[in-house]
Amino acid sequence: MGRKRPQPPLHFHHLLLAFLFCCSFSNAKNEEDLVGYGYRVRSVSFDPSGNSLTAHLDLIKPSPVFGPDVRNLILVASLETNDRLRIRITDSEHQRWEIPREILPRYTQLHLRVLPQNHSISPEDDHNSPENNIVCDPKSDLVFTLRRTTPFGFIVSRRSTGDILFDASSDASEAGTFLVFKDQYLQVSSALPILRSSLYGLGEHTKKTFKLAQNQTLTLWNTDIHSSNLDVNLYGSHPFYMDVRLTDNRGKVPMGTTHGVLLLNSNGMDIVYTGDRITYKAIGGVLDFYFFSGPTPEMVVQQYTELIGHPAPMPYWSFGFHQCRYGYTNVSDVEGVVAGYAKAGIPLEVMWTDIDYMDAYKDFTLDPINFPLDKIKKLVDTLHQNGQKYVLILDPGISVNQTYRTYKRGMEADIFIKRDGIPYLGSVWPGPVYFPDFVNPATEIFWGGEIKIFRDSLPIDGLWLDMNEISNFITSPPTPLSTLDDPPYKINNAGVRRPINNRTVPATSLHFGNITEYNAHNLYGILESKATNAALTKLTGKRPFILTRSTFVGSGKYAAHWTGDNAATWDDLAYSIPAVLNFGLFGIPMVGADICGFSGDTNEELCRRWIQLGAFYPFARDHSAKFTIRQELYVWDSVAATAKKVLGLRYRLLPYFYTLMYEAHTKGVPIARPLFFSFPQDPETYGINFQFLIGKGVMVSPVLKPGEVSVKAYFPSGNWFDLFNYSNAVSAGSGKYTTLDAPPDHINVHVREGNILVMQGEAMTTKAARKTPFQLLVVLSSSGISTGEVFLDDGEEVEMGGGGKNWSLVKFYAWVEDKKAIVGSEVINGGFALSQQWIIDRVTLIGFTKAQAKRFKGFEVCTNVGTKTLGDSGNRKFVVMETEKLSLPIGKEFQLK
Ligand code: MIG
Repeated sequence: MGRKRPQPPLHFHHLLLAFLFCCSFSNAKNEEDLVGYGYRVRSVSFDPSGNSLTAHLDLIKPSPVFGPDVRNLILVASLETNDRLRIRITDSEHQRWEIPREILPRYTQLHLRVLPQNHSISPEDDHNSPENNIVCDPKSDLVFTLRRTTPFGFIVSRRSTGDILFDASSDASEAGTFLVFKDQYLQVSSALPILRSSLYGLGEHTKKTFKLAQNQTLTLWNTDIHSSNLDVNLYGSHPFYMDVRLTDNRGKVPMGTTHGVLLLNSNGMDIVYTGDRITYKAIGGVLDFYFFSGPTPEMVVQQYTELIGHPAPMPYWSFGFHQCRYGYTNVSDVEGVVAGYAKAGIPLEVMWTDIDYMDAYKDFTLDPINFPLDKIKKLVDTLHQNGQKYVLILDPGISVNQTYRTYKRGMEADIFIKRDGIPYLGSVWPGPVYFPDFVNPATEIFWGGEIKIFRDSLPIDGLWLDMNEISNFITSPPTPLSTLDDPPYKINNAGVRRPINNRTVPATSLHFGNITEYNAHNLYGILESKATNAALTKLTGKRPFILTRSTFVGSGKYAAHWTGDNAATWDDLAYSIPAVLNFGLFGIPMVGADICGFSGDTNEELCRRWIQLGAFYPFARDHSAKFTIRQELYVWDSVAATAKKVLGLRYRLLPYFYTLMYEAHTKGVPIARPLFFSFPQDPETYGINFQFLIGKGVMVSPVLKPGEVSVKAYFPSGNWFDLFNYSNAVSAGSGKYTTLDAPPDHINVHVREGNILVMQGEAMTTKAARKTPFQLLVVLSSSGISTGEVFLDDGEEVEMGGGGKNWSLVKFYAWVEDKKAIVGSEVINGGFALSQQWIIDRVTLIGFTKAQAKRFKGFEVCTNVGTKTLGDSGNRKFVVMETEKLSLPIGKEFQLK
């Protein structure tokens, strides 16, 4: 960075847009009154390491709205690692609510270099002037600048390019741009380069687009609202965004340079995004910002999940196909579904049962008439014998009922959320309920105990956590005059500024340690997931599978997620793609939407298109609401036929999906990814909402409209090959739109040159598929080496890739030389794979040009192996070749020439 202090670009249209926009919100009148306030810097000191700065801030003058201001603040800006900058602002005199580290550990790898002790000021001393104080480090691309203006402001910029990432410089004349810090209203705002920045994230909401549209308010307050509702706060809260930047006009910023921003705050908030500005309005907690320097999208999620925790590994079986429904009437109904799948020859891995199995909707009980223990036990045993699994739902509310043992044990353990000194009485499916307080460490013991008692009689394989926002069928009256139950700033709850207590546990309720529901509300889902994960791990000694509806920052460490109550409509089919992609950014890669649609009646065509897409969700489950028509995949012949085809491909790709799970678990990168993850330098990918990648090189381009038999798809640069017919290729040059045939039984799935996919055979269960020989699909690159890898373990040991070394990792490479092609492997911990006697029996090469193919005589490995040419591609440019049957142990390094 030069000597000049970074100047925020200030354009006329910024002011105009902000003005027009502010006026359109109902709290806006109050915000205009805030002009001329803010804080000024009293003093600044540097940490001896030079990596952090502490500033004391004084209020300029109190403002009249949203309660009294905090007069003295402390701001600490610190480079926590080479790629993470934290800026924390709070009351300098009084402790405020912050998410406790016991609830959400912040994983810190202290790998930033330590400066010599005598270094008492930021390394680039000349950057510190009476106007600016700077924290920077030669090892980090993030630079923090404190602007000692009146009111004060701060800027985060990039050292390498000078690009301003977050610009909270205050402009006394512009409403809403400067810091406001009150007990129940925190506001901070950053200018954004409207023409260069694309934002993603900030959920959970159902959105028409993946890239966030300008001029919207994103509200975060966990609530049970059907996800078929657009743009309103839903079940989870993730105050994290990714900002992908176009190159600047000086060409200094490389195209697609990406950073991430987290506001670690669990309170309710509105985030106003206008395009040229992002403004946070939180109703409590502290301002705790984390900036992740990227500079690629992949690196941003790696850096983000390094802080919040890497995604939990999911068992191998969970990548199979799941069938659920709300409203299965009894055990034989469920058995009929299992039989229906078997008869139709459609793979079914996991059978689910909704609240219907319970006795009067009480957790850990069975309906004695429709789901009696002996019958359901027989069902589970049969499923297990067939290599299938069984998952049941749990709701958090515990029925208040003296004859119910779970309730009695809960009362004895004294673990329920309280209000006015007694357990808070809500109402859900069983009627009156108390809610376990998962903040209380004793609750984990209680909950684990209940799961154990239940599981001892019925060996279920996973748990589904619903209603944990917390959903409550009643809204209790607010405590009179309480600013918790009725805070001065009304977040845009449900899109209509509904009271925050609406149909949940009231904000004045208390958790363990006197933590208010007001502060901990958004954490209920993650805490319940954590307790359930711990319980199942302990009970089974295996990797647990937990599906949760409510999530928060870090939930991916414990559970998978589904997108909640969508509707059986074409719109919701389409919107499932941005939703799934978002959870990848949030560190919850195991995610899917209810296939064929939850509420309302689906239909044959919609269900057919939905399984075509859903077969490629990381988590693939068909689920529907009570009283809707049945939608199991065998119900319609055309759906059954397409399901066999697409699930066939999914099951062949299981080793690929599972290896992506390993990558997600070890690095944090999503399984389903937006196109710009692999092609950040191609700005056309930034606006693609309805195609996505699985891993780095498999692209799904679904049909999302009724009656359509073609799809207009974008292909980033390179040669792409149809995974259902390798002879069909799309040569995209530097990127292009193409109209693809998509007849009723077909979805377009392409693999890009440069990838090696490790596949296995089709089967009815993942267990059976795992026993089939491996096959390599080598997609030769026109310009270099093709790569791919496979992670192998038993699919359910608690750790994935742990110290026990009961796993293997095999990396494959391939390239074409003058007269030969070379395919080979490198093996880490080959012992496990060898012990399983897994072999590769076929290598298929696609992407040979005709000229290359002519010179090609056959394969050579220890012994000669012949090849056959399978055919030309549609445009007659490429040739597909396949080896004859091989028998290469996958656990042993090899090279084919
Ligand atoms: O009040 O358990 O999102 O998947 O089928 C509705 C019944 C409760 C909501 C879940 C849905 C589930 C349903 N549940």
